[in-house]
Amino acid sequence: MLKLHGFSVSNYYNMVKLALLEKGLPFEEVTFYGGQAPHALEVSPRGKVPVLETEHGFLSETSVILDYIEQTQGGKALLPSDAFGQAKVRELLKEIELYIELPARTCYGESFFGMAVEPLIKERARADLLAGFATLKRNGRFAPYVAGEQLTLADLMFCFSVDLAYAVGKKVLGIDFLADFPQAKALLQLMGENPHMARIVADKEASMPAFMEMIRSGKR
Ligand SMILES: N[C@@H](CCC(=O)N[C@@H](CS)C(=O)NCC(=O)O)C(=O)O
Repeated sequence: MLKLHGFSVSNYYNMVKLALLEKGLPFEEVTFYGGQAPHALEVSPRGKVPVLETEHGFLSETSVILDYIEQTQGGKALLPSDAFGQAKVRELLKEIELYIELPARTCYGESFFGMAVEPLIKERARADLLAGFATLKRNGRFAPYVAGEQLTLADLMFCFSVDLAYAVGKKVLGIDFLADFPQAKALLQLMGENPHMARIVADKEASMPAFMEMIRSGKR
């Protein structure tokens, strides 16, 4: 059986978890916080979460894991059947990851964990996020899903990145990134109503105290 290593507070972990749930695949969850300790680096070469344990070994990097699951497992397809359509989904996923999730991440400390972020980093995040949201607005189809009528891998990256970037905008940068982006707001709401989301949110809330304690103590 596939094993998903990580923790329920992680947005990347939850992207893979939602894919597995959407596909109706059996999987086991293994708590793993990543980090630079030798035992963690044996599982995840960069110490990152999530990791998928397969019958062949461990796999890191969320977009790679999502593609692997898509190619090897049954259940509901989260990619269109044609090559161009698949490439468009991956293009949108990468744009959200690189130009929205990663710049927003530089401010997660201040937004969610009470740690001050340097003004220069915030300035950079503001510029990058404005460009990132403009890119998504230009390229996303929102019909109603990011790439069109079908729920795809791009929506997994979308719903677990845009919600956090929106919070960073509001809490840290004083910007409402969705003020003139009603299509994205509507999709966030739709994804929030996904039947599997209740479990993901409940698991996140349940694992938050242990995660905060882990951060506080500096332990992994
Ligand atoms: N590029 C990675 C990023 C994953 C990532 O940043 N995960 C965070 C948790 S949301 C993590 O592992 N943080 C622990 C660390 O960086 O030590 C992926 O796509 O999976």
